[in-house]
Formats: sequence, C-alpha cells, structure tokens
Amino acid sequence: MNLYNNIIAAKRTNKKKFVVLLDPDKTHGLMLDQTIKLCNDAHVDYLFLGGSLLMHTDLDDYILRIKAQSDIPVILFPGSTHQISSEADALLYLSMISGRNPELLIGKHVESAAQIKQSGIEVISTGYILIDGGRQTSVNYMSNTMPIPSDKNSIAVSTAIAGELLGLKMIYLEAGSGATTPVSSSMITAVSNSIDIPLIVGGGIRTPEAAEKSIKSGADILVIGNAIEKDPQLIIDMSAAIHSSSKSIV
Ligand code: 1GP
Repeated sequence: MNLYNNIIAAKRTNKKKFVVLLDPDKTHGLMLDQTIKLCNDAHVDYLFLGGSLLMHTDLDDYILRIKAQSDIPVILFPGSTHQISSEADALLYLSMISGRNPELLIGKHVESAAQIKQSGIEVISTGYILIDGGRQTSVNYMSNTMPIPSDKNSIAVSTAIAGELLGLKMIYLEAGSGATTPVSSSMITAVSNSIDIPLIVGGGIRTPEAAEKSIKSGADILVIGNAIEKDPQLIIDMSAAIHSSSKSIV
C-alpha cells in the first residue's frame, strides 16, 4: 500500500480525508481501544501519531495495539527524532518551512535519515507551516520559531509554493494543537489555490461546523486531536461533516 498514491488519488476525485491525531502519552489503554473502535465505526481515513514530547509510551507496542484492532493506516507525525517506528505505515518527514530554525529545516533530518531509510517505512516529505493560532502552543515553544501571522495570507502562500518548488509532497497548515483560532478560511483557500500538492490543515478545530468550513475552504486532509481527546464521540460527527463535504463540492 502506497499511502501517498492514495492521497493523490483522493485529491483528484475530491475525496476529503479525516485524520485523528493520537498523542500516545494522552490516549492509551482502554481509552485508546475505545477511540480506535469509534475511528473504525466512523471510517476515519488515517491515524496520525505524535506529540511534542513522548515520554511514557513505547511506540512499537502502541502501534501494534492499534493494528490488532484496526486497518486504518498509521502515519507518524513525529515531534522529535525519537518518535520513529517501523511498525507504522508511513512517516511525515516534516520540514518546518515557516520557521528559520535550521535544526527543523534540515538538522534533525540528517540525524534520522539513515535510520529512516533503513526502516523501509514510506516517507512523505511535508512542508510544515505554523500559523499563529491566537495562543502560545507547544509547537511554538518547542520549535523555537515564530508562526506566520494569521492574517498574512501572502506569506503563507509564498511559503507553501516554496515548499512545493523544493519538491515537498504535501503542505501542512498548522495552527498548533489546542489553538484558540484555527487557520482562517481565507488563508486555506489562498494556499489551496496556489499549490497542486495535497493540503493538510489542523489545529484548534473543535466542532463539525468548523471542520466543514475548513474542508469547503480547500483543505484536502483535516487533522483533529484535542477536541477528540476531550470527547471521543465527536469522531462520528466530525467524520460525517468532513466526508459529506466531499460530495457537496463540484
Ligand atoms: C496539531 O493539527 C493538529 O498538530 C491538531 O490540532 O489538537 O488542536 O486538534 P488539535
């Protein structure tokens, strides 16, 4: 299974993808099992695994526990080079192109490249663009970078185009986990209209209405973490909102 090919095929046919972000330190044990069951029932497209810190969980065991109960592809969304496991189906190889921290542009990649190549895991290089979400989030702090101001669409657009021209395979517009304000509709539309590669959007999306708005604005893939951690049942309504939006766009 080549997940990137699936993502490209879905984009061509305007099928929107719903991603549940799991932080292994926060959702584990029985809570993980319940969440996975809801993800199965709601036909969640992908699971992203990651967190700014991963301190209490063995990632291999965590993925095997998911794999024992679900066929949903597991994609690593690593907060650090320690968050790599060959049990996953793919890895987002994130370059933080909104920032000017060389470690997150190329340094960490050099550190982890040989191990990743050897693991044989599918690698999806992704331009990670941090947008101001109205509060200091973990990713702001941990990355030691400044987010792009939320109203500066042209900077987000130029950054996304630069990522595409550099050969990155996807762009991720990120307001930060738990953001007060998600990425604006106008910015999503502006970026989506400027690139041909898939656009992931996440950060601060709490309601099915907000999810639908982001999808209709041009996101191909929507990532939701925090809101689902607080209320796993939300997975069902979020999925319906995202997947039904696929059909309503011509
Ligand atoms: C964070 O974009 C994701 O990396 C999801 O954000 O946790 O706010 O949904 P939330």
